[in-house]
Amino acid sequence: MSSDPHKHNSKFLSLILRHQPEKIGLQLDPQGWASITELLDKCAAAGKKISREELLEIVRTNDKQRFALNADQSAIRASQGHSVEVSLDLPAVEPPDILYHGTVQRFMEPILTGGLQKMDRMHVHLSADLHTATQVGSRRGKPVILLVRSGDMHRQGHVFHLSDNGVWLTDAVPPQFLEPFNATPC
Ligand code: HQG
Repeated sequence: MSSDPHKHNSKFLSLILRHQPEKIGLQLDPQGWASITELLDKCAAAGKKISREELLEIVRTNDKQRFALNADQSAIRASQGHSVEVSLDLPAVEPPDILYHGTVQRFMEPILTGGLQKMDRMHVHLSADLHTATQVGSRRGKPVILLVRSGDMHRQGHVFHLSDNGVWLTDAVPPQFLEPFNATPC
């Protein structure tokens, strides 16, 4: 099994850039960007020393490409997954006909009744492929997969965005667009 030497710092950066910038006294701009210099200074002041080189290495090698840099590499943001309010300013795009959502059995009944809700995040997160959906569900236990009729949703006016790292985002998926997907997860 390969281990990521940057995993610890990468998780810390996810925490700061998605959920708790205030933990190190940082403020994200409305689109979720942070100045790299300020971020690293504030990380160091909070006892978490990360060099600019390591930060760039984390951005480059992160397994899900969770972070994006601006054009002149002076700022960084998480590409998706925020719980703090940010406006990612992604264009609305037409989704594929079908998307998938990986979850666990204990959430199936509330989801099939009340639809997929964004819960603590800014969006509902959907995957274009079964493999990714299976991995997302596996974070919480034995994965179960929902099929999302995203093409129908789009035709009925629901708005979709595609994050820089390939995650499909929408506000909510009403139950009529959902069905359990019973093929063996891959
Ligand atoms: C569930 C990771 C009850 C939903 C992943 C999920 C993803 C409901 C949980 C990204 C519900 C929310 C997001 C309802 C939804 N009733 N439960 N009505 N609606 N749920 O973590 O999609 O590795 O906020 O099924 O790869 O699991 O962090 O969402 O189980 O892309 O980059 O409520 O996070 O990316 O959990 O994961 P989450 P998610 P990272």
